[in-house]
Amino acid sequence: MTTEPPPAPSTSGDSLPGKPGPVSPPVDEPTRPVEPLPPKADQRGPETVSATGQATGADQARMAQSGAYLTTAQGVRLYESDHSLKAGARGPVLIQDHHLREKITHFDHERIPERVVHARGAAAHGVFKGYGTAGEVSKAAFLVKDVETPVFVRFSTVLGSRGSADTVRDTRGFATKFYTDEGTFDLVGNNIPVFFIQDALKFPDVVHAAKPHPDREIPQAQSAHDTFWDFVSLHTEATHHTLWNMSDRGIPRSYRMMEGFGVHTFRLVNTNGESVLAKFHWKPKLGVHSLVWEEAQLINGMDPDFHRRDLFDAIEAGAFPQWELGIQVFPDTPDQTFQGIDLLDPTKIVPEGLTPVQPIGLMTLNANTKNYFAETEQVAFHPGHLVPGIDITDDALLAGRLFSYLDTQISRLGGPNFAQIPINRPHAPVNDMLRDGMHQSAVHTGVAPYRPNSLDGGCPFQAGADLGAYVETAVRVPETSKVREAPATFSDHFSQPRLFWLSMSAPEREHIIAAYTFELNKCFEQAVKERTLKVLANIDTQLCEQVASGLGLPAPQATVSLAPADPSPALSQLGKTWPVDGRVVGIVADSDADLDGVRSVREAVLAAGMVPLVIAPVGGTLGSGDGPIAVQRTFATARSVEYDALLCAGSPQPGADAYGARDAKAGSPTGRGPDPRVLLLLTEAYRHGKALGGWNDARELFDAAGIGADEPGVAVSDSASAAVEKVTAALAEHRAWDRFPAAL
Ligand code: HDD
Repeated sequence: MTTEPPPAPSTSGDSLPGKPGPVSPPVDEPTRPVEPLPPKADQRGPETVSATGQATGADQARMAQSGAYLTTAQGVRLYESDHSLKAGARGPVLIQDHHLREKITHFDHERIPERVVHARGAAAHGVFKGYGTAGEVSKAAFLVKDVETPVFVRFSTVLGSRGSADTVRDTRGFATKFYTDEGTFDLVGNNIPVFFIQDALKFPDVVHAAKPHPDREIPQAQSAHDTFWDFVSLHTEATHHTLWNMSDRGIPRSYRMMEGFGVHTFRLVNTNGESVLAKFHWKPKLGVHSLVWEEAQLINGMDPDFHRRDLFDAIEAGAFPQWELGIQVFPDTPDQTFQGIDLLDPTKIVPEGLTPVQPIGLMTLNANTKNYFAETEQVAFHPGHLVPGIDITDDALLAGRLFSYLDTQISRLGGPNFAQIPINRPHAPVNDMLRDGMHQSAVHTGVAPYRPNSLDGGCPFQAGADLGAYVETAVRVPETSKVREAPATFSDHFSQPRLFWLSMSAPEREHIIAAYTFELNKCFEQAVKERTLKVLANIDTQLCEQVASGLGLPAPQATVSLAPADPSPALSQLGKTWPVDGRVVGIVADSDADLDGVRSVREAVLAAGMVPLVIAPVGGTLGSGDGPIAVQRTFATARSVEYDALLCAGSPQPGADAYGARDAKAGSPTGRGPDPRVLLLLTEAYRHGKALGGWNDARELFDAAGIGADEPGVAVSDSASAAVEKVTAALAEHRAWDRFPAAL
């Protein structure tokens, strides 16, 4: 029996509507071909031309679903893609169905190996503009004043798989690809300025220890388990990095609110061939801010994509995150130390009090990715992607990285031609003699991909430094013998962790103590806990004693002298005020609330560059009159972790005892006073040190939640405008720090 194929849709011109205006998504499945939705204005594909007008090879036209008719991979139009070819509607599927085979085979191969570390990430496009202040120390052309260079930045967690939660306690990757006119420069850094190990040979050890246990593959994306603590307590050069992880830096509020660090010391070279040593820093314009631990854990359940969503939404809304790039500069002396700090030791920082971070440019992330796989997943960073003016040092950790990143892309991206993938294509002209290989997409012409040659006219020629070639700095190598050992200057593992600890404010110290106590209480091996306490004793007595008391163990004595250290204020996240752009303010209201006040609060929040979200008993809108107010969250879908601050609308009659009654009417499960879900919102936000406000009889809600109207960071006022003003001021300090440590 044969079945007649249904007629293919007509291709005549009149089946397509004329030029599209804004097309709204149809409610029902469309039956006639229409033009695809136009791309959003802020969504750009890979740059097709560099700043100097050179073609980059990126292909803007290769967009999926850009035409009316579905085709096979070979471009043949399809009439049916919902049913396999069968012998009768209820009969067996025929092996001759080549469309079925093509579709399923391609699907079977949609995944590539995830990154062995930093598998979970989120990325965005942007631009970097040099200030011109680095000219004295580096000849890199992208640092010149007002030169605008496209960038692509990928943020990541280190330990978790690609589908793991965002707000786990972990180091965050901060990798930036600068598509400069002199070739691509990758700054592959982290949000923590030091690393667990001093030599790349130990990298598989630290990663094996930190990844889930090999027998059960648990726990996912966490350091709170025996193998991690076993390793870092035995391998004390990890102490500094581990302490940063246990601090608030391990649970950032947002990728937009993280510092970034190049970690290693680099060598910068100017046009005269003079060199200095330097460390790179990214400083976020929004300040460095973190979650608190309970909040981070709740978010992992409520919204595992919290950081990814935050970055995407901010860019979508036009709140473009910005970072200043800065450098700490040191003389390039033969011993490569600065004031006693070995600059080749990646477990050490140079405190900003010893030498300041000098700003050299500004990065703005202004466009989201269009396709996660094509861009975020396929982007390939490599610390060896350097441009003239930026060179490496003999840091043994960096040396191993120079090997590892190239190697990993070959297995991850399926061959040596990953630089041809659009997101990885340099914006500078490429004229290499690399040929063939898996996934070769270039059609190279010419017959002489070798040099010297005469058949291609001798091309391509080598350039020389005067013509922009990358020339390694001629550093003198000391006369020495081959050894497998660390220098003596690498052996101090405790004085800088102590410096970090002493630079923390009281609430930050409390968070660190809580973090160590939590993680070690998750371990089973007594020996691991006891050994870690010995490490902590060498950082600080109070830290050790308090963690020991949380573990129910005696606190050991230090085995090194606990030297006083000058605290470095740059290490603490407290004590300043910051812009509030992009902060999320929840406005709790119901239909009986002061809706004029809600409207004015929304406007004030928007005017301050923040995001208002109205939370009401049910979805839809509140009120009519001067315009209905859209409800974005209901009492059932709202959870405190989504908001940086909460404002509760009172009733229009100040002093009226209406709030409890209103909430009872609005569906309080108990029918006795404020809805418990609203009380949970407030009490959680309070515990997490968030700014809280309300006006008029919202005071009763705060009473019911047991929150005093004049506690730190709480502003219950007589008017909506006063409440929003005070809450905005409190948000600038990020949290009501006075509520800690007692609140946790
Ligand atoms: Fe690494 C990825 C940062 C040491 C080997 N690393 C990776 C990423 C970041 C860092 C941000 C993710 C890049 C992306 O988004 O695609 N890694 C660091 C920093 C280090 C460091 C700041 C120390 C200062 N890494 C390090 C060592 C080795 C590696 C010592 C190996 C010897 N790293 C890798 C890797 C990855 C990687 C296996 C996984 C995926 C990739 O490279 O592309 O090659």
